[in-house]
Amino acid sequence: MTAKAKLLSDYQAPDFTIDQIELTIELDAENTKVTSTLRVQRQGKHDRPLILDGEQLQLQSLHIDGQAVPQQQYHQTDSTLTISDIGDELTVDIVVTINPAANTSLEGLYLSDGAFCTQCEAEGFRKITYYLDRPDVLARFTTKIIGDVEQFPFMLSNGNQIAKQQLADGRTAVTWQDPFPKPCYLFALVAGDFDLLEDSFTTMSGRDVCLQLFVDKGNLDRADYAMESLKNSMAWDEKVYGLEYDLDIYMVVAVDFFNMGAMENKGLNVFNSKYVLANPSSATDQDFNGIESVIGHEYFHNWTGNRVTCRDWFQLSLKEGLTVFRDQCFSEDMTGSAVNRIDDVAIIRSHQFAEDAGPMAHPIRPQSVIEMNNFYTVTVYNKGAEVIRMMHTLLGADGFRRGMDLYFERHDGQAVTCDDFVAAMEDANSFDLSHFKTWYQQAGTPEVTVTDHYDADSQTYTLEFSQQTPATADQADKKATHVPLRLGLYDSDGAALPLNTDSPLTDGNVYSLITDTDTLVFNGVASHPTPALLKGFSAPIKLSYDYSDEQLLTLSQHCDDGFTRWDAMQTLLARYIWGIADGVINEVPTQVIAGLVAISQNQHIDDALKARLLQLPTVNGLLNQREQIDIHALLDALETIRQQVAPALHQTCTSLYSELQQSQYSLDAASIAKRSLSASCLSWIAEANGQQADQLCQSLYDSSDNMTEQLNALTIANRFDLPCRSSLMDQFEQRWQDDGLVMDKWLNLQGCWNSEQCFDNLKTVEAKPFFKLTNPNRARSLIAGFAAMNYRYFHAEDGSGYQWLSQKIQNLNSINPQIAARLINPLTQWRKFTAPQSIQMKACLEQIYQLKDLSKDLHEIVGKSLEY
Ligand code: B3K
Ligand code: ZN
Repeated sequence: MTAKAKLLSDYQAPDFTIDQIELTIELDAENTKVTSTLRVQRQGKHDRPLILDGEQLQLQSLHIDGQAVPQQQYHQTDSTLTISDIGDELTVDIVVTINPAANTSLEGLYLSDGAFCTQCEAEGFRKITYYLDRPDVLARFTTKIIGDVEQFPFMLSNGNQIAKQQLADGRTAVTWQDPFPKPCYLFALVAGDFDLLEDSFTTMSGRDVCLQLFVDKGNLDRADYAMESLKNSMAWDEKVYGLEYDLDIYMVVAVDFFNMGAMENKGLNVFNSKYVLANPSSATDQDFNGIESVIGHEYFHNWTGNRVTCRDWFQLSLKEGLTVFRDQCFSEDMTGSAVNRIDDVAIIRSHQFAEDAGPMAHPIRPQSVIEMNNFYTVTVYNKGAEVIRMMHTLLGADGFRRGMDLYFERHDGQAVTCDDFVAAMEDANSFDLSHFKTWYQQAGTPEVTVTDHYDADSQTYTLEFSQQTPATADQADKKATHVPLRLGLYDSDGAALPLNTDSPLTDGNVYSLITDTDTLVFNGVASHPTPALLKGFSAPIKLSYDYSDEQLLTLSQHCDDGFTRWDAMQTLLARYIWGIADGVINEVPTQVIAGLVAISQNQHIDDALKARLLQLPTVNGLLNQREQIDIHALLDALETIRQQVAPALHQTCTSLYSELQQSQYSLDAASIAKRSLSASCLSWIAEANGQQADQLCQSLYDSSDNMTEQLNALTIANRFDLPCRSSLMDQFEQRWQDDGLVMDKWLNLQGCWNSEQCFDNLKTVEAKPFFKLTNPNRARSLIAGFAAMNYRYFHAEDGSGYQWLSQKIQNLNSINPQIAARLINPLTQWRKFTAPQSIQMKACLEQIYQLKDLSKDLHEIVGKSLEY
């Protein structure tokens, strides 16, 4: 397998463009006929041939301006169709046939439980017909779908339905027209039988938009929340950005077979059913949150992604970083809670920092790509969102809005670059972001070290900053970048002090660290203060400052910033986890335990934040704090610290737990927070007293009417292997075995079951009728449950955990390369671990690399992780 990398620096504008396409798609499971008429124009003066992209297509006929193209005038490879000796303006008619039933990659046109659907981003349209499959070719689409209306009562595509006719042969033809020119990655087609939830939204200019949500038959009782979220998103984008929806109809279809979360196809979003279907008895609070944010995300793409799109795929963060930032702000506004930020930061620290330190490290705008699908990453998405958030921090909300307005004014209807976005922000604010743009070019996590000095005589307090970004797999040399640090100073009681300094701070006490080292002096400081240096996680960096335990305890109890409170507690706990893992200490100091108890008893901390403050650092987060890790020593240390802390928290957690029980289920923020804190308490109780936890889990499971609490009971029973575990798992299976989406939760628990029987158990579970490797949700739930959450057994001493994963990856390689490439991630981190783990993991990668038909996706990832 040899696949060539594409480079950002090689970008060239297209030789030809297509401004209009008429598609006719005659549905047939194994033999769908796709007829396309393309209006093609040469761009500029050259005599190069027209090279169309196409994969897995059977070419049936080819005409130019109505004339059959002779064989010597065109040439096919397995990925292109080249036509030479053509004029400057031409109409190309192409007929191909494709086999959707055989398409298990879920890219292009495929079948999801009998319904036809498409996924074209990034380069899936080329599996439907020959085309210029690149985002800077924008065309108006007219799509005629022909099929049996009994079997497919709904035949949908982008834009507005303009015709429906019965054909002489009994089939029905439905025609759609999208008035907005778009790149082909935003094309969609869905045909199937669904239940339909309809609603409407009146835009700020008074237009009525018809909203349609299509779900599998029998699922209407799970569609309301998604519809509410959609209406909230539409209202939010009008209020915050003045952006209105532009078509008369907005459709969302939920399907069971889908590689990612959802897809923002113009006017016809296709969603993984996980991000649509929910009611209290089948879905958790976290599921509801996920739906709100993904519905918002896809809706917000209508402007940031669709109206203004990417010039090329290296610019993916232009639409994804920005749209994640928008959906994060939307969720923050909807819930009004500080913990959203904590949860977003936890993703960066546990996953994005790992990517920066691993073989696939890349800047938010990658410079070299083999398989584009491998770059829908936590770096491009979530770090991309952090980069946008930093601009928002530096420019302020109003300045950022001015920049957005200018961006749309300049680029509506265009395919542009990240530079265009930054230029709009700069020009609208007369603000120089040239140095800031390092964030787009440089991979890696900057490390900022801060030392301080207090001078009592002059009452001055000095902070000395230095920054450095370690080399990454893709780049050795790093430059200083522009790091916005939101600062605060606190006295020994945790009260905020005024910041008096001659250096410029932007609104909200934001200091810009731009050079390798810098100094900041505060005047009129009465005593040595405690600094908060990264409030709100104002930059995606690692910050180190030598806090005393007392300072961290003060910050965690009193700081006016929720993130800083959580961060202080995490830093303190991590300090002792590593101490124990390294064998430097045996015990957590009593003052640290007392600090946790004080938090649990503090009535001024809201429940949601308290739940986070009482959580230990995650294994993934800890893995990113060190270079080489003895995983079993780390896991043992975590267990030790839990056992040492639990007895002290037991009593408060027991009484808190009973106070937190709610007689009635409700989905408001306060009730969600109560359930979340009650789960934290239950887990401390389980650590301290298994018998008590066993009773509590059993009775919570039996008495509760909602999935959040039932799953909390099950999760704790599973994690501590309580006596009630097996009967609760059986009851759950009995109740939900016909519901794949709900069974995903059960599969995930089976995957992360921390038990010596886990390998035998995996075999039993894989044989269950509801487990299908071809369904990404099922595969992910079990496989990632094991490989990314069951640390003890994934890293089993004899290497059997790695071999199990390796086997699944080999099976998935031919079924669904995208999913295989995602699930292999834990193995690619092999360099993190000490021997023998690292050696065993590497051996599995080598074995996979030898596979005869290794996909391009795995080839890139495994290759890089072996080389690096
Ligand atoms: N844009 C899509 C992702 C497409 C994934 C292609 N492998 C979903 C989103 O980010 O909204
Ligand atoms: Zn997106």
